[in-house]
Formats: sequence, C-alpha cells, structure tokens
Amino acid sequence: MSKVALITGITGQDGAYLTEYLLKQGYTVHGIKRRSSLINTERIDHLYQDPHVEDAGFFLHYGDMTDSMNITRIVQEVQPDEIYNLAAMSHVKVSFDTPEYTANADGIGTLRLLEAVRLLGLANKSRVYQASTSELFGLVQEVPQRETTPFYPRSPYGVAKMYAYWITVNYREAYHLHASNGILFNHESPIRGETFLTRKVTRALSRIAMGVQEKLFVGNLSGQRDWGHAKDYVRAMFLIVQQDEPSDYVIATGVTTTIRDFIKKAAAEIGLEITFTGEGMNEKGYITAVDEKRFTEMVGDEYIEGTREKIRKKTETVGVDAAYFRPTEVDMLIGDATKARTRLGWEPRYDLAGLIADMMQGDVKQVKKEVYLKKGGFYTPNYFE
Ligand code: NDP
Ligand code: GDR
Repeated sequence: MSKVALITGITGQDGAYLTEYLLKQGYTVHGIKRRSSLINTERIDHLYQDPHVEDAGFFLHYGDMTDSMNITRIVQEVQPDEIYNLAAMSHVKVSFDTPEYTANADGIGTLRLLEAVRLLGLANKSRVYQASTSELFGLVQEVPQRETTPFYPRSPYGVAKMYAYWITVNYREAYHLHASNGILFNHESPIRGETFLTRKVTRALSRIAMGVQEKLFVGNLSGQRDWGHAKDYVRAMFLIVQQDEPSDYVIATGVTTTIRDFIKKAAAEIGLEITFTGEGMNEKGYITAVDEKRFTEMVGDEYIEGTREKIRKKTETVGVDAAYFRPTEVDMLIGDATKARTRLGWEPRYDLAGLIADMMQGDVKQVKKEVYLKKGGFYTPNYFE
C-alpha cells in the first residue's frame, strides 16, 4: 500500500513541486484546490490524471482553509498518513490590505486542520507539516536566524503565521501529534507567482530584452533576502516529516543578497549590465553595457539593436514606485540551517546563480511564446500588477 499524502495549497509553487516529488516516491497524493472563476491548476496540470483512470494516484478536492467542515470532511475521506499545510494568502504586501482574511486563512486555517486531525482520532496516524516562514523573524533579533532566534513579525502575514507556528507546537505538546514546522526562507523558481520580487524581475527583464516592456518598477531596493530554490525546499519538507520525532527546522542557504544585486545578477544572466544611480525614491537603473555573445545566445540576435539603442539613449530601465513599499519592512534575512543539515542531511543543490539561471531560462522561453503570439496577431495579457 502506498502512503497517502494530503496537500493544502496544491495549486501554488510549493504544492506543485511537492506533488511531483511525492508522486515520484510512490505516494498517493490528494490536494485541496479552491474554486475559482478561471481554472487555476496550471502548475500541476502535467501531473494530473483523469480520476476515472484505474490506479490514478493523484486526486483533487474542492476546499478552503476558511471552511472547518470542508477541511474536516476531506481529512476524514482521505485518512492521510502525511498532511502538508501549504495553503496560505502568502503575499506579505497584500496581507496589509487583507489582514483579517490573512489571519483567518493562514492562522485559524492551521488550527482547523490540526483540530480535524485530533477530532477524527488521527493523532497517531496523520503527521503534519506546517509551512512556517522566515517572516516570523521580521525585525531580526539575531544574525543569522536559527530555530532559537526570537520572533518579531512585521506584517499581518507574519503575525498570522506566528499563530500557526505556535498552534502547531501546542498540538504537538498537548495531543502528541507528529506535527513539525519548517521555517523556510524565501524560495523561488520558474513557477514562482509573478508578483513576488524575483519572478517579477526575471519576467520583466526578459520582456524588456525583447522589447515588450519598457521599464520595471519596484519598491525597496536595499532589502536583503536569503533566496533558495523551491525544488530543494520541498525535499526538506519531506525529510522533516520522515523523522521519528517531530521538530522545527530552519531551511535556508545561508547567503543573503540585496534586491539591487538580484536585479543585476538576473540581467547579467542574459548579458546585460545594469547600473544604478541616485538614492531612495530617485534611484534608477540603466542598461550600461551588453555582452552581445551572451545576449544573442540567451535572447536572440534580433533584439540586439533595441538593446544598443537603450544604452545610447540612456533609457531608464528600473525605477522606484512608492506603491511597492510596505508599511513595515523586513530589512534583512539570512538563515542558519545547521540543524537541518546535521539532523536531516539536507543540503541545497542550487545556489543563487543556479536559481537565477533556471528562472531566466524559464522567463525568456515564456516571453518568446508571448512575442510569437503577438506577431501572429493574437492577444496576450500583460498581467500588470
Ligand atoms: P503560493 O502563493 O504559490 O501558493 C499558496 C497556495 O495556497 C495556493 O495553492 C493557493 O490557492 C492556496 N490558498 C490560498 N488561500 C487559500 C485558502 N483560503 N484556502 C485554500 N487554499 C488557499 O505560495 P508558495 O507555494 O510559495 O508557499 C507555500 C506555503 O509556504 C505558503 O503557506 C507560504 O506562506 C509558505 N512559505 C513560502 C515561502 C516561499 O518563499 N515561497 C517561504 C516560507 C513560507 P490558489 O492557487 O487558488 O491561489
Ligand atoms: P517576501 O517576498 O515579502 O520576502 O515574502 P517578496 O518577493 O514579495 O519580497 C521580497 C523583498 O523584495 C522587496 N520588494 C518587492 N517585493 C515585491 N513583491 N514587489 C516589488 O515590486 C518589490 N520591490 C521590492 C520587498 O519589500 C521585500 O523586501 C515571501 C513570500 O513567499 C512569503 O509567503 C514567505 O513567507 C517569505 O517570502 C519567506
């Protein structure tokens, strides 16, 4: 009998990679997806099988973390060996606009799931993984951040996740659930949501290089993040759940980079040199040089003249817009994953350069498709934020 996993947030970045990983390990995977007006299963479409096919190992259920009865019924039906609670309103900036909903889905949603396990008598059967976050460290009290670093969240998202963290610990201690927190630092990929910083940058630079976008607007350029690859991080989730004893683990690369440097490195990946001048709201980024060989290899020679023109005309390529600043910011994150490395044997396989290469390749390909469709006279959405 294969093990059965239930994944909330299966349609998200991590849900998609974790599903792929668990199916490869021979698991039967059940996922909770939300009803939406447009189909939202693009990230897992390649894994989905017709549920009518015999031996199908992957099933989706409609649900929502804000609906206790729905969550309880799904847990009862699925009788999971492992539950990965990845569902969340996960955008820090948006959590300032929707604080109550964020608390409900991200905080109380976790309680609903844990309580379902307890009420259904599954405390000894269903292991629980909670998607905790480096946002718990917020205004950092120690550098680097580790499991023992005190929390100081700086957003409604961070505060909601703090409740989720502690209720997971409490259910572990009170009811002996095998429930663990993965305190994951930022992790990205070619399927990262388009409004998170890294993906916004790799997508915009690809579009700028091919002449379908003029400029990239961002907020705080000086923030620092410890960015890893989502593929490495879902492997850590799995390892955490396989341990004999439940516990909480920091998952991070131990390298931190400013947003400004991330933009420069992503541009360099396709042969562009970006130089920043000015300060604060007046800081601007310009393309100051092009490595024509690299650009041609990565993007194509038909776009090289447009790039030369941007350099000649000193076209502003990156600008700062106050709309992307947060009322309270997390300035610097860098994680110490020693516990995960020693106890789980976890090591990231991607470094920042590998992550950027993967993301830029993904977005250059996407934008080539966009350009091809535009040339054919078809409408392509801009997805401006
Ligand atoms: P995404 O935003 O890509 O995915 C979030 C998932 O949660 C989506 O499937 C979304 O559904 C679903 N969801 C949102 N609200 C609800 C709800 N009310 N009920 C049911 N499902 C809901 O996030 P990631 O994959 O990047 O992250 C996964 C988890 O890990 C999240 O909890 C996030 O907060 C946490 N995390 C992420 C980190 C990162 O760097 N990526 C770092 C640390 C923690 P839909 O597709 O319909 O929107
Ligand atoms: P974060 O990720 O808030 O760390 O949360 P995000 O990519 O949104 O921001 C990273 C940093 O970049 C700055 N920034 C911008 N961010 C966005 N989204 N858009 C911009 O235009 C922009 N300009 C500058 C931000 O201010 C911030 O400093 C992510 C989410 O996945 C959470 O769910 C997760 O818990 C944490 O990572 C760890």
